[in-house]
Amino acid sequence: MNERRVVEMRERVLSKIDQIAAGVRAALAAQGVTALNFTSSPGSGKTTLLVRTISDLKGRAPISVLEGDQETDHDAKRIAATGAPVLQINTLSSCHLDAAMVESGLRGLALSPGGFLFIENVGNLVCPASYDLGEAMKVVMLSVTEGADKPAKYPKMFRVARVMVITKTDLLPHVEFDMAECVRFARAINPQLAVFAVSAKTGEGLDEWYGHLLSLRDRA
Ligand SMILES: Nc1nc2c(ncn2[C@@H]2O[C@H](COP(=O)(O)OP(=O)(O)OP(=O)(O)O)[C@@H](O)[C@H]2O)c(=O)[nH]1
Ligand SMILES: [Mg+2]
Ligand SMILES: [Zn+2]
Repeated sequence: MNERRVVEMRERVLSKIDQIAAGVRAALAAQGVTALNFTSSPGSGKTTLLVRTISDLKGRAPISVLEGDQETDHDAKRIAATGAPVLQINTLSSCHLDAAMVESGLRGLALSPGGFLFIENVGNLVCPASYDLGEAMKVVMLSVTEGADKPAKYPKMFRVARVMVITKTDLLPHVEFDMAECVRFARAINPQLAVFAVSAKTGEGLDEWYGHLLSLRDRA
C-alpha cells in the first residue's frame, strides 16, 4: 500500500471514531448527563477519588461510572461497593479507551438525568489525550509522588484537560513536590486550567473539588 492510501485510511478511521464520539456527546446531553473523562498515570488515585466523591455527593448528584482498564474488574468492584451503577471495560491490548468502547459500554449502564457519568480511563498520561470519548471535559490527575514537572513532560494531556487534580496531598511531608512549580508548568501549557489539590485520605481540598463539580453540572 502506498503512503497516501495509508494516510487516507487512517483519516477515515479517525473520522468514524469522531462521529461516534459526537453521537455519544449528543446522547448524553439529551439525557442531561455531565460526562467527565478522568486520566492520569497508573495509580495516581483515580478510583480512590471517584469512590470518595460518589459517597460524599450521595443525595446531591447521582453518578454512574464506566471503568477502563486493560484487565481485571478490580476498580468496578470498588465502585460497585458504593452502590453506584458501574460497568467495567477491559481494553486488553489497548492502552486507552475510545468512543466506540464508551458507546457500547453505555448500552449496559443506567444513567440519571441531572447526574454525572464518570469515565475512568486506562492509567496512561500519553495517548488518552488524543481520544475524544464524547465527554464534556477531561480531568487530569497527578499525585504528589510523581514529580512536579509532569505537566512539562507530558504536555498534551495537560493542554487538552480543563481541570487538573493534584492528589495524595497527605503525602507532601514525605516527598519533594513543589506545588507552585507544578501549577506553573501546567498553566504555562494551559493558562485556563482549573487546579485542585486534594487528599482522598484526609479529605483536604475535597469541598472545593465538589463545589467545582456541582457548578459544572449546574452550568450544563
Ligand atoms: N496516601 C494516599 N494514598 C492514596 C490516596 N489516593 C489513593 N491512594 C493510594 O494510591 C494507590 C492507587 O490508588 P488507585 O485509586 O487505585 O489509583 P488509580 O489511578 O485508580 O490506579 P489505576 O486505575 O491502576 O491507574 C492505592 O494504594 C491507594 O490507596 C490519597 O489521597 N492519599
Ligand atoms: Mg483505577
Ligand atoms: Zn493508547
